[in-house]
Amino acid sequence: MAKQTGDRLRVAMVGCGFFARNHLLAWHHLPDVDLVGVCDLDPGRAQGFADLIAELGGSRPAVHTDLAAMLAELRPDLVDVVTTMESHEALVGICAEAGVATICQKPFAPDLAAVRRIVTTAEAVGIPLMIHENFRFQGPMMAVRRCLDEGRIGTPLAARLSWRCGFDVFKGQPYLAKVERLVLLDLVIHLFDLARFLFGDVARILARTQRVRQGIAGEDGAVCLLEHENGTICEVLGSYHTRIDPDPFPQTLIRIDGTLGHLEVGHDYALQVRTAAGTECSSIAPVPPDWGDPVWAMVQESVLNTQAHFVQAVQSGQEAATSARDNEKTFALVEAAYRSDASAAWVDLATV
Ligand code: NAD
Ligand code: 89V
Repeated sequence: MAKQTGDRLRVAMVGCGFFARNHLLAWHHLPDVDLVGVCDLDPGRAQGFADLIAELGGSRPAVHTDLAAMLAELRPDLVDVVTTMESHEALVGICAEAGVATICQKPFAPDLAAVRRIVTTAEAVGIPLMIHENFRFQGPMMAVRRCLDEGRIGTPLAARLSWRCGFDVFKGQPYLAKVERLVLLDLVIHLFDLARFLFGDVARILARTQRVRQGIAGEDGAVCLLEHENGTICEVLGSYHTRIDPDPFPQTLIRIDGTLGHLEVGHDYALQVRTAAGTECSSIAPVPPDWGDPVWAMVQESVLNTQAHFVQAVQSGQEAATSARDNEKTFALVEAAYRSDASAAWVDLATV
């Protein structure tokens, strides 16, 4: 039976690395949530997370190094998988066997075949499974979606979503230097999901990638063209090698042309909407959580919003916006983009 609003949810986390600290703090700050356990193969990491919660005045979560043992002992209502993609199939499988609602970080898995196996496993036992795809939960992106829903620029015709900066992603996530599928799978996947969030599903894609930085295994730049089922054409640009001043990290810069006008999201979250009635300028800056770091404020706010969304989905029994089934479509875009890059041709999503 679905948990009701107001019921407290017992949450356990697996993976206590670089990005998981944001999850930890968001769970700690969410109402209706008790963080009961933290698990990592490295006991020191899990211990450090438990210590932090105790320092913040929360009840100290139990420390584990084995997910199955943690689930057997704690029987949580919800598990948060914050490990890298290679471990997701095994860990979500353990959650499915325990019948527990699960939220799992992006990328869902290393390839589409694995994604489909995990979706089948989760659906067979009927657990709610959401992918932690946080870009569409960024406050500024939710504001752009509201603008479209209100019809302020009419029907979107053409758009550009750009996340090109010089952010040193390898500093916090050194494992990415060895990943052969890099920018499309790690970063552009967020922009593909954003494109689906703003303009709906995609009919076909054309993608080209670039390799600029020396000493890494994967591509670090990509330019893609998405033709949506509703006819909108969206250009998606992502790179970890762009020299740009001011550097927009962590913002996605946006331009959308519609039948009645256009909108732009520029540096510092400046939104401009231009129509025949004139130009309206406003700030759509995120509201950072009070534990937020100024540079990462928008990212941390989106983590909080993403986790709050899953809590609400579990409590209401409704499917999450970025459910496993939904995220399979975002992942299919990544797979199609790699095929397009390899063949230098458009790829129909129906063939993926
Ligand atoms: P990380 O390597 O720093 O941390 C992963 C942790 O998981 C490690 O401490 C590791 O010991 C632990 N782990 C691995 N397998 C385990 C297992 N079987 N049982 C228990 N613990 C296990 O990785 P990270 O940089 O924190 O990234 C985690 C995920 O978050 C990645 O998929 C990454 O793409 C994603 N990420 C998302 C965003 C975002 O904005 N959505 C940002 C950064 C990273
Ligand atoms: O979401 C992520 O995985 C981050 C970033 C957006 C910087 O690529 O690593």
